[in-house]
Amino acid sequence: MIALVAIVAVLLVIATAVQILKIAELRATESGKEIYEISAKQSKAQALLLMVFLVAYFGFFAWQVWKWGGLMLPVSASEHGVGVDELMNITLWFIIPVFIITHIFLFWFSYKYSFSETRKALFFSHSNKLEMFWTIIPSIALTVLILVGLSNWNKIMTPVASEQEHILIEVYGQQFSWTARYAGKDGKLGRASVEYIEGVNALGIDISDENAKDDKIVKGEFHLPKGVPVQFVFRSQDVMHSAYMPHFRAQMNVVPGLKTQFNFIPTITSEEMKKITNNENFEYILLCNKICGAAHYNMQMDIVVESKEDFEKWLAEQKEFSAE
Ligand SMILES: [Cu+2]
Repeated sequence: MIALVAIVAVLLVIATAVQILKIAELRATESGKEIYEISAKQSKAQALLLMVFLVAYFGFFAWQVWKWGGLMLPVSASEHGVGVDELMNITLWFIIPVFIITHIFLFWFSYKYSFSETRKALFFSHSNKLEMFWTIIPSIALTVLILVGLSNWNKIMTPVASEQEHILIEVYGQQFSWTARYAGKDGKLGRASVEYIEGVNALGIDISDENAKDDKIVKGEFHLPKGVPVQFVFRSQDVMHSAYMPHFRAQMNVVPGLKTQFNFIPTITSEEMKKITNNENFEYILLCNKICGAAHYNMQMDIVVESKEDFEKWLAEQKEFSAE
């Protein structure tokens, strides 16, 4: 199949080159004239080539979907992610038919209305009907998409209310690693700022702040409890990073000098996801999704989602900041 597509592509390139050469030839012989006429026969040949291209183009599109479709993300592992996927699907249901229909028209019309000696082109300078048609329909489609998107956005971006049970985690980005800091028993993260960065205190935590004493700092991987809202706060030490947790449909810029936030409720444990994806080695990941320097690709951290009990056991084993 790949070979076939490659052959078709090469043939099309050759055919295009031949046509371009012909045009160049015409230019050379007809120099001085303003209009370069091509014969009806040549015009028909080009129109036919456009039709061939249309078929090859859709064939290539279908092949891509078939070949790479399996690389799509598995079901969303967070509550709000279901809404994000829905939005994505609605968008695709809009744009794929439009993509197919408009391209059929584009190439079919080039074929149907290729040069003919017996036909005269119709000229009109303006049509209110047409203007209305291509203004109103896209406006309606975009309004629907934006309204669904906005309602999802508002749900996602509202921070977890402080009185509601939740886990508070700070995700700290630096060139080129992530660090997670849990708020500890008091549910509060200790103050942190660049001016406190010193030696091993890479996160710049204010050691005189009482709230910081029970904070827990973890590297390499961090854990999340299933079914409990997780409030993330993001900070960066140096440049802009982007915390991307694809399986939870979560992404947020991590900006130096500015705290950003995101929250979600994990709904599927790592073990459950291994079964869903039929992949023994499946791991949730946190990635940097902003090219932030030479070792950007190295900025990743595993995420383990487990039951609330297992999570609490794991968290209890992590050292408190004051013990370090
Ligand atoms: Cu980065």
